Amino acid sequence: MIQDVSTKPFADQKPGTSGLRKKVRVFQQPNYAENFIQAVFDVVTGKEGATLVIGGDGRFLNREVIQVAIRMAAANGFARVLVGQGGILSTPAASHVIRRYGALGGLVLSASHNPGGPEEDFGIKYNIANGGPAPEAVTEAIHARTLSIENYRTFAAPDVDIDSPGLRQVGPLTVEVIDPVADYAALMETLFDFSAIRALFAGGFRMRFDAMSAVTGPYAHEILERRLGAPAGTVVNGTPLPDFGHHHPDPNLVHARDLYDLMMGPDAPDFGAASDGDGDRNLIIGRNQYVTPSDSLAVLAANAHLAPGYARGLAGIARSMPTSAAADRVAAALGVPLFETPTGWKFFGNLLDAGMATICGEESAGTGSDHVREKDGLWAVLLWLNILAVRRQPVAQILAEHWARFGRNYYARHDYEAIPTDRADALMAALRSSLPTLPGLDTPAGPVASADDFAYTDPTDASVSARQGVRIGFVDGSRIVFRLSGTGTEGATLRVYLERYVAADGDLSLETAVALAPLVAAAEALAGIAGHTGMDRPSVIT
Ligand code: G16
Repeated sequence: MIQDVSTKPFADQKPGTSGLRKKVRVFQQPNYAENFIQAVFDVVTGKEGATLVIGGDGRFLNREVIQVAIRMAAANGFARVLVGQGGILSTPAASHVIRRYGALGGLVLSASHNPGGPEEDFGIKYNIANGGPAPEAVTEAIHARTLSIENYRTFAAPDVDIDSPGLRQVGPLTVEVIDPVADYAALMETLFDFSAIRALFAGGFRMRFDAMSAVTGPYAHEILERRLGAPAGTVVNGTPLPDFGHHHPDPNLVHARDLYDLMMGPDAPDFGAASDGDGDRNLIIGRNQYVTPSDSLAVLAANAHLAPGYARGLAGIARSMPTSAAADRVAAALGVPLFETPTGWKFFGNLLDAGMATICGEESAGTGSDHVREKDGLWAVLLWLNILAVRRQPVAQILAEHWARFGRNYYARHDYEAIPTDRADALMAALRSSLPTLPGLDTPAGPVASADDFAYTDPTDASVSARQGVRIGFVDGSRIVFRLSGTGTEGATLRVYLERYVAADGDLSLETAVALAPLVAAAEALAGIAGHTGMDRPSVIT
């Protein structure tokens, strides 16, 4: 029986960089999740008879919200829901399932790399029929709807069994519980040379993949250990846990420290990788060689033709604005366009749909391609493995040869976390108002050449996204970008992105911290970070 339940709007349901992310206890308020889901359903047209995909990264609250969403889908006209067994679907797998089964869209339940558990984070994101995150126009409409909502529709029915595959019925709605791994693994087999990678492992190549007790465990066990023959034990922390084992499932040098230490140690395997809470981010470390996400994008783009799925070449490369310009040089060498978008995977969707870009990447540990409309952690790992299987060189050598050809973009991101929001806003406001006065100013990194606030005009639909980050360029080509994170759930996070380019005939083996020291000093001089935040060093450097 369909029920209309009256409700009141919540003032804080504005989606950020990637959906609505809040503390679990915020989501546990009566009607909180229901309001947001109803706002999504009110904005989305074409629900009658349509298919909806529902899945999440298995974090605390995942199963409860899935049941809520199924009942609401039944009352809002959907004919079919596809849900991953156990409520599990990695974000890239959800994107693929939406596309493969012609779904109208999907609800992806995740707060990505943020921690999980009763005191931690939860999130809901809506993806559209192309498999990608809803574009800004849609998220803005959803937000507007949350502010005026008066009731939500649900179907009075008990919880559905989502733990065994098969078909269930909730009133008029058919619920199909699917294997979360099978379709995704089959897609990977079409893109990469699995027999070459199998031969690599058979020859004694050693790898560690850290699934961080998050969603990629089942995917990595199946693909790396079962299909590619990597020895059992290659995948560690391979069981998804609701609290990620009390860890922060963010594959960076701070939160994947064990992997980093192993890879820098005397018994390092050949290749180390990790993925995040929902499986869309990746960390790549060779023996004694960390690969920054920006460099990883550039190396993958330069070598993608070695994998069967990309042998035809690339139509274009896209990167988010704060990502280093390493990929730009590859695009120039390949003679393909390079697109610079705002932070957020949703901005790549139109370029991928239009066939203008094939590979995309972000400094925030995200790389992906036109095979889905999300970034894809295991995809990046498999492309690296395919390249290693063909080139048969250590990661460090591949990187050294890349820099020797293209030059090196020294790069780091400094994050200042949990700043009181008013202080962070004051810092950005002061910086924005100083922009016209900056060109010509002398700083510890030399004179400022340019200063602006990044605005993006989408080349496919001419939509404009303004105020996407303050960019300061220096006379020697170095760059600092300042922006506030759109994914945090506690106060504000200031991100400071630092980049310095050294040409192929320059010094390519500096310590990153040494190479960037003048830019760190310039960032402080230009933005007064310590004065505004009271923090004399970043919380995290990646
Ligand atoms: C999300 C977005 C990414 C973005 C990242 C960081 O990733 O999908 O496009 O780069 O957040 O965003 P911000 O700098 O605003 O915190 P994820 O992995 O959290 O979904």
